[in-house]
Amino acid sequence: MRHCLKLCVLVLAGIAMLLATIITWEHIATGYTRYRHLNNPAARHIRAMEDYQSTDYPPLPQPNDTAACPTHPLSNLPRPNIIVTSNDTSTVPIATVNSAIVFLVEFTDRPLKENHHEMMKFSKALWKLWENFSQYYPHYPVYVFHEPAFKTKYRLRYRTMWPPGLKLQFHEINNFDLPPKFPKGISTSDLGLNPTNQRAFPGYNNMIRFFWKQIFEHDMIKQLDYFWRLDHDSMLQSPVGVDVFHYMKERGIKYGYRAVTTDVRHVTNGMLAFFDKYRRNQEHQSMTNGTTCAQMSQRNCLEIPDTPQDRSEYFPLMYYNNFEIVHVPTWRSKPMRQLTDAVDKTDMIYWNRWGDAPLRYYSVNMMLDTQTQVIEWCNVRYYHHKQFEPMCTLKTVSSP
Ligand SMILES: Nc1nc2c(ncn2[C@@H]2O[C@H](COP(=O)(O)OP(=O)(O)O)[C@@H](O)[C@H]2O)c(=O)[nH]1
Ligand SMILES: [Mg+2]
Repeated sequence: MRHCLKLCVLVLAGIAMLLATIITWEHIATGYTRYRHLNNPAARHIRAMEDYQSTDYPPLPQPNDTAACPTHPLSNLPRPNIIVTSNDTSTVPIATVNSAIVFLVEFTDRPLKENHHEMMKFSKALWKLWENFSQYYPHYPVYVFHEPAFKTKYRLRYRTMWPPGLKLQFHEINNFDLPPKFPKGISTSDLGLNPTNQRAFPGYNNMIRFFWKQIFEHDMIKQLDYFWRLDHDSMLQSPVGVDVFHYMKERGIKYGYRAVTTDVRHVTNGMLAFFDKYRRNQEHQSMTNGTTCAQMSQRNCLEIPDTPQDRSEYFPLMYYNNFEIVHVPTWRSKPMRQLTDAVDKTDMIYWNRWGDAPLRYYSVNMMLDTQTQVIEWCNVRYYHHKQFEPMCTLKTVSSP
């Protein structure tokens, strides 16, 4: 009996020890994971961005009377019609607008089958572009930017599948690479990149940086008035009905987009803090002479939550810029470059996968008067990952 009792005590003690070991081990493992999560290069960069209190900066100028605010970009309300004249819709160029339609294609050093899959979407996008815009305005060239892997033999082969009337030009990009100061040769998990960022690093990040900064330095773009960016998977689904470049130039419009949506938080860490800090610096000027970024963003009723807690719970907005029309001289101007370079210097496009879409939204809303210098091309039926139905129509009036 006594032996039995002893045995029971021993077994119970053994179980208790085993349980204690398992619990301790779990604690150590969780602690280590937590330590790794907080102490890696990406996490340190994010913390540095988020380490910001708006109260340390001068207050913003008084916001607009909300009645004067533009319609909230996420609103489902119908938009006012776009009024065009017969000059705007003329297929014969009235005044030559030095513009181009641009694509970047993902034909890279990977199995041909994967490239081909994307190229088939691109073929469809080009036919949709022809059908709904370029057949009416064929004088605008279409620039296809690509990496060296898209060799002449592939270019020739695919060209035969595309609309013969398109004025296509191929332009190779050779500087599609990590920024100079970004650490090289370290695995994405040791860098601490989030899973979304790891998935297509660094190709996707290079693409973002290309559209955020490098495109404006490209020889073929530098001398343009406007470019219209579309993605290889951007499908125009209804006639655009107007020479968008002519329309925008005539009215002094600097940026055109099709839709606004929201981005996810884990690839925008610290972005709102960055922009709030940027606009509170009184030296930062918008594109309107004598108007600071702070004043312009208030005029546009730009929302940036005040506290770190509120910012962390907010979904940043983005121009869905797989369709965007950009006024090149505006983006090459000093105030805009200052902002572009400030973002670029953070390397957050790589550390957190900040996207050019939300970056475009916050920069445009601090630099341009969205009610007079920005247009929503709400008349176009458009498909990119999801369907965007028209929210307005084009109304033609006779030319003055
Ligand atoms: N050359 C090149 N182009 C890329 C790369 N990643 C994306 N792109 C292009 O950049 C544009 C945006 O990429 P996409 O995959 O459509 O991203 P999404 O619209 O965010 O889903 C598309 O036109 C792609 O073809 C890349 O690694 N290399
Ligand atoms: Mg796309």
